[in-house]
Amino acid sequence: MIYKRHTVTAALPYANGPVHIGHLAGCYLPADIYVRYLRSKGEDVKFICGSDEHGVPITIKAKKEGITPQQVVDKYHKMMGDAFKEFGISFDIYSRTSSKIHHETASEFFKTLYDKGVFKEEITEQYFDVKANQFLADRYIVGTCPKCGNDNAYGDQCEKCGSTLNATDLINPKSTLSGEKPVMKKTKNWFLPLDTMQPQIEAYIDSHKEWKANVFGQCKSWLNSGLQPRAMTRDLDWGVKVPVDGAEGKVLYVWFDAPIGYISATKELTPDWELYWKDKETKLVHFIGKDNIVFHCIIFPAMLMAEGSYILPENVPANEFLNLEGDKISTSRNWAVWLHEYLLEFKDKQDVLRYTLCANAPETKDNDFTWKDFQAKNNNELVAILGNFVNRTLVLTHKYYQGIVPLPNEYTKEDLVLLEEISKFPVKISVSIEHYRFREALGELMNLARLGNKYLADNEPWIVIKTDEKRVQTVMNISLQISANLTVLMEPFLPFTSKKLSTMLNLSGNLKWNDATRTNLLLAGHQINTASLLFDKIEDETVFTQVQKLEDSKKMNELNSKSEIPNSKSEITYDDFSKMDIRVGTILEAEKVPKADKLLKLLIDTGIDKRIVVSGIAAYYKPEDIIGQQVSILVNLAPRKIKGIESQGMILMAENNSGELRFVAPIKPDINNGGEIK
Ligand code: B3M
Ligand code: ZN
Repeated sequence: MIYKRHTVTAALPYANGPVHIGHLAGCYLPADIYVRYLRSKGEDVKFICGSDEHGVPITIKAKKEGITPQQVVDKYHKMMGDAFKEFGISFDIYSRTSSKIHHETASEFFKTLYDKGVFKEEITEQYFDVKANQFLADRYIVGTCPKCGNDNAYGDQCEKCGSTLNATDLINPKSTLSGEKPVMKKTKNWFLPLDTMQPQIEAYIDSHKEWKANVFGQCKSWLNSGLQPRAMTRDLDWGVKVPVDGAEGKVLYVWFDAPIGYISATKELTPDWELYWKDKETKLVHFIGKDNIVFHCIIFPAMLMAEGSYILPENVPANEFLNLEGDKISTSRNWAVWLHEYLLEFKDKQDVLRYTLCANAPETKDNDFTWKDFQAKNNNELVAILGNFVNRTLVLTHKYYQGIVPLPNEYTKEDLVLLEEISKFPVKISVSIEHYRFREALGELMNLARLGNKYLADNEPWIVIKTDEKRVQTVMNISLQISANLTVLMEPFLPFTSKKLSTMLNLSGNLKWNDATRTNLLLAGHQINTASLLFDKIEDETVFTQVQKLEDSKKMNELNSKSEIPNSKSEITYDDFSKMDIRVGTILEAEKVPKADKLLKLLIDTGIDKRIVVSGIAAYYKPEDIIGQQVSILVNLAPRKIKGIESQGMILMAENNSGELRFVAPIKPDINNGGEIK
């Protein structure tokens, strides 16, 4: 089918943290390559994105930082928008779901479905946290995934196996607010009857067997296990208010409002927005990461079907995940390469990251980003192949012809074969891009640069110049044409480099994709500008610093996870406390307990008496270092035999940041032995 126009969306990232390479590789980069390509083809396209500012991840972040949800989204919306811009992600609009236009659009959409009687209104029992006085939906609740056994599955989704869940599916649910076991409480919500819609949805999915295998496969597996009605409202206060009577204190489910964000952003962008959402000749494509598949392939299409006047997604090319140095990228563990930090250290090297992430894109399976590979891709591919070819061509053109494109003379048979081959690249790369195979497309682009390199190596103009100047003119002309074609074809992938090269070649900015089927973009006599290197080598030291930085965050994490603060124990009375007799005492003697690595035998002056205490601190203190040390000791603990020694009491200890035990002792030595701790 030939489409008149394209609506391309990239998943709206939650505004609860900065953007990292996983985001970029997952959907923003492939979407941007796709859109830049379409624009270069002269297609009518709108590229839509914005911040997802509702949902539990935002409120949790706000709580953690002690600020309001609005302050959270304001901060990260700006940060994310800036990062995308700096990496050349060329959205036509980067909007946000806290905007008025979005609240109105989402609200109206819900109202339409409500008025059509689409929703099932149901009172169900939902989890409630008594301590926090709040219903627990989505990420407010964790528990064991009933499908794969992951202990940290959320109330809406298990990130390990990718299943979409309802909070009530979780085994051993726990509130993420208080850590408590939730109780059940009745509440009314509005459900999208995915169960009764299953035949329609199934027909839609089955009409898209061309989707990527990972996407189609996931959809089929949900359909096979039977779709369930899903609540489209939540008992929360942050979000789009539910616009019907009797829904006070409820907001739209974030996965109901967020995809409508694509529509409201388009509305904000153009008064013609309906053409981009309702005209059958528009191709709608959603770029997302794999954890968003069900929402874009089943739930959002079901909403659109139920509304009735919208087109459905034509494709949803979801990527798998990108790992970092063999480990899952994680915001909370700071195991990530943040875009804003990358730029501080690799100024003007946005394209190197774009290149590496595309060459290594997790298109069909999870993939790994390593700094070593980043360096290799830069040094062995960008510098050695693309940069080297272009640089040799431009430098020789300046050297032999003062930067003026020479006239080609007679073409050899090999030249003609090469020219023919060059002219086929736009189509080859198009086919890959249109099938969402961006790695393959980039590979083809590099093959063109390889051809150029080989051509120079085979023809050795720097040697031939001494004997056959005419031949060199032809060789240089062809090399310049290849450089010009590369400029056009690299634009979707490496927009900054394309711009730089375009300036160096003094090319008109209006060249389009199909122009690169020609091999005469630079006419003889055309003056090119001064040449500079497109890429430079990245030294070992530079990547070593990056690896080091990651190692440091790993160490920090280990410390932090050890010093995780346990939840407080249940309440006791003063009487409970006063049963404990805790005194200040002094260690008089200390020695290792034979055949027990962990234990020290201590003689303590408690003020009341001198007694033996066996304590598990041998890993943390040497006997000779603690003689004379004041400690706190629980003296009325029933005596216990440890390794044959009767221990009469317990020394109070606390863990430091590294998980080592330390004495809890008076700060100043002005408390006598026997002093009571109360
Ligand atoms: N905010 C989820 C995510 O970042 C989400 C996407 C919404 S797209 C409509 O994983
Ligand atoms: Zn699971």
